[in-house]
Amino acid sequence: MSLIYWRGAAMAAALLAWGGGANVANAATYDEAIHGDLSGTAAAPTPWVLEAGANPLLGTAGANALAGTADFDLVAIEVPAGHQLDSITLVSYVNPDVFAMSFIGLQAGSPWLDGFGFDIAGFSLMGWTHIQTPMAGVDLLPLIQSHANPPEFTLPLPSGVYTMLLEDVDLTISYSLLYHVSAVPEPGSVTAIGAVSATLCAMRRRRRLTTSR
Ligand SMILES: [Ca+2]
Repeated sequence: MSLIYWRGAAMAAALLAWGGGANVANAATYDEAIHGDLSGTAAAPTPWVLEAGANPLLGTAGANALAGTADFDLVAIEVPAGHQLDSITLVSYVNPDVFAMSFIGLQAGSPWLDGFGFDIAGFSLMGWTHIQTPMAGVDLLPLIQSHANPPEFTLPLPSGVYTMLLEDVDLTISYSLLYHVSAVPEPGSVTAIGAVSATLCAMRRRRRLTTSR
């Protein structure tokens, strides 16, 4: 599959994964083909401010010492104040070796405090996961959480800056991720929804009682 074809297909899949309709508009998009290669410098991950909605990230990464290639992708995502990161969907992942897997690490804040490649100590990470070919459509946040350093973080992720490393130590991979951001529900609106729901339940109960007599 050519890279151009893959990008078009990945973007279409990202849109379908989010909503599927013609009215779907992306929130913030970061596409390495348009916005440039993500930073591979620990001191300066590429900043990316997310917006409410589905934010697509498309890129390629991969390092191979024998081939002399080194493309580590570091993105410092910012979840705006009053918002939360609900999920990170792996829309597509292409590895020339379909049985191989790549690494994703997540850390609070920026700059990146850990290493690259085989030199990842892991102590600074919130958590990590591997990604592989059959995982398209999977939410990565619970997987990252399942490899969390204590204290285990809770989901959804609150507003703030998080740095993510995407890497492969053998081959060049292509990936497409979708970051789902929503406004944090107002406590008042939750209470109001709860009150309406309780009223509806009570009405249904009364109706059942009336009809059963
Ligand atoms: Ca890259």
